[in-house]
Amino acid sequence: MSGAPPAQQSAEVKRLASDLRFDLVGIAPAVSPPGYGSFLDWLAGGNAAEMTYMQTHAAARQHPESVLEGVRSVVMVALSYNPGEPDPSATPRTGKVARYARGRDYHKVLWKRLGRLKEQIDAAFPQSRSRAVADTAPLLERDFARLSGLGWIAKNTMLINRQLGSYTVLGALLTDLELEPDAPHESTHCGTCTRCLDACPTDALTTPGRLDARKCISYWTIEHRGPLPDTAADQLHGWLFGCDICQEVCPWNRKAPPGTAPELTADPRRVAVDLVELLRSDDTTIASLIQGSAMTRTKRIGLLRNAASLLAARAIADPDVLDALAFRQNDPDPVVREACKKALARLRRTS
Ligand code: B12
Ligand code: SF4
Repeated sequence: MSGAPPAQQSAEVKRLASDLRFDLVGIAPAVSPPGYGSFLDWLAGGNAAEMTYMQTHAAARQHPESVLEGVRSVVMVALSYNPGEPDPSATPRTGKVARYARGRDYHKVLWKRLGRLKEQIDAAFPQSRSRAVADTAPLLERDFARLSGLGWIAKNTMLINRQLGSYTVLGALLTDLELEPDAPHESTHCGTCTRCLDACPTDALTTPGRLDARKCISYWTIEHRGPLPDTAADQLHGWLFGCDICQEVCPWNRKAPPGTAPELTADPRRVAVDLVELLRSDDTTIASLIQGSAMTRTKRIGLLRNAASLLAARAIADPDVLDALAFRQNDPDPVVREACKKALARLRRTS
């Protein structure tokens, strides 16, 4: 296959990717992403909050060459994790987990499939070099997904595909093969709809297509290390890990079919977590809840901190809640201890 015309090589790469059951595959040229300037503005405005890794690797996002030397094409893939059924109603004792984190860790799922794709491309095109990435490399993935025709970047900043909606995760295989690119998705299909902006309870979507992480529940519950400031702790709106509000209200997710990747199917323990039970759980139980899932990102510390904050914000001084918080106030970690002490003080004031 080496030396075949770009169109033929592209068809072969896409066939291999489809055999690996990616839901979407598209090819973009390895260019400087059109959103790079907008990304720099976003950073300059402080919108990355304390995600210093976004700042540190900012320049590397200017061109995929910094991820793979000699790269000519970016093969973008997507997998849907749409559960296809409504969530159970939340109770004052439960904390919600964002849908993308309910199954196996999507990084591992994507890396595994992309790794196989790389092996097959290496075999079909022995002179080529490629590298698989998902989330951890300095690549503006949504920009490349749009460039490869997978969808448009919506007002909630999500990449939306007309058929699959936005409950998708993205990965990329960078290659030095000269592949024929797909047409970029130039149009947007949000129209006059502003449901995501209106529904965001913390006004984190400051303008269409721009998210201020300093206000975003997803940022606070997943990415932020250390104690939560009171303003954030009071505004978690029932989310223990992540936040899906700006996707739940999106009309494009209403008709989207359920995802078919078995690895991303929700583990029932990770849909709505009983916060009192979580606070009372031993380390082994907590580890088994988060192990192998994207929830490992916060570790037990972040999860327990979020749980204590959620219970305090609900202002229900149920004896079970008070007991669980009192038990956890002796946690070896100071962040957890502080969150529990604050929660207890607040609940005792309200009871
Ligand atoms: C940092 C990060 C976050 C941060 C910041 C999110 C953000 N909107 O920037 C936080 C922690 C808040 C976050 C939250 C979530 N994330 Co996140 N995150 C990332 C990460 C690592 C980098 C994103 C980034 O570069 N942000 C900076 C901004 C400026 O870039 P951008 O949003 O991609 O914006 C581009 C375009 O919007 C365009 N643009 C910007 N402004 C404008 C304006 C106009 C008018 C136009 C036309 C274009 C445009 O240019 C930008 C630069 O290319 C990516 C993985 C990756 N390497 O790309 C995952 C990623 C974006 N996250 C993902 C997911 C699943 C989530 C959550 C749904 C998780 C959850 N349920 O809690 C939420 C969604 C929140 C939301 N509405 O975005 C997926 C999104 C998949 C998809 N279908 O879009 C990604 C791609 C990870 C993956 N590999 O699948 N995330
Ligand atoms: S993830 Fe939640 S808090 Fe963040 S922008 Fe969307 S609705 Fe707002």
